[in-house]
Amino acid sequence: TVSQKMSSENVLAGLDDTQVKLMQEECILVDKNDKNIGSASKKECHLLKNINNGMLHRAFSVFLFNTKGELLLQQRSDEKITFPDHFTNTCCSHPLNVEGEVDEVKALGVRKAAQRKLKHELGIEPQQVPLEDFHYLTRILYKADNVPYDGKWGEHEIDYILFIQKDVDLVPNLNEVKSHRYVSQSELKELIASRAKSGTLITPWFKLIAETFLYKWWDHLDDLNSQKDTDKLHSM
Ligand code: DMA
Ligand code: MN
Repeated sequence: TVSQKMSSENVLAGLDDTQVKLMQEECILVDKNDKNIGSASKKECHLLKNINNGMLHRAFSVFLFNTKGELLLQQRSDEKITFPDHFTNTCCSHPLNVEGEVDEVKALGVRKAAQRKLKHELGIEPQQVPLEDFHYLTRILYKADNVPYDGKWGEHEIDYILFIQKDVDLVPNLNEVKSHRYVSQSELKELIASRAKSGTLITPWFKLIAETFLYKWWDHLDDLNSQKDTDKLHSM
């Protein structure tokens, strides 16, 4: 109907053109067992009204460490439609419903999407992050809204956790990333602990992972195979 069309157009009104176009990307819809059940636009997947009706999609979170063992953080740009200005792990996004990225064997599709987005967001050349160098550790199912911030958008994902340790060259895409920094474990703990006082925003998924598995995995950068739990799906 006309009124439905108008309200669905309104959610993107006035937002950044580049980010609005990216909302047309076709994400992979999954059930609670991560079975591919179809696709929907990035916009539809992230609207709270759909999330509250159970819509769930596939995603990934990359944690990239340098050879000193520091984790690369990014601060999302002000142009991002979901969670702008928030600090988060190196790179997050979604495998798309396209040939190559739907491939589930050894999480190959997710690793291809990670390589694509490390280039898009941070300008890291694919040769610096070969597909075989990503360690797929486990999957986390979580739901988050951003009601205090905007009341419209959220996440409801099965998030594939990918670790990689490489020294890389960065050319950040300012439409995606406002700032970046490498942190040690103690620096990250301090950043998170002082967030209320400093006014630093942290994405809900990064906070959740930092409160649960992150430091244990980080302690095993030389031995990530021992941390792999790839058949498991953690519901958080
Ligand atoms: C979505 O990340 C994925 C997770 C794990 C939260 P995002 O909002 O950064 O996606 P994109 O970069 O595609 O906008
Ligand atoms: Mn998402």
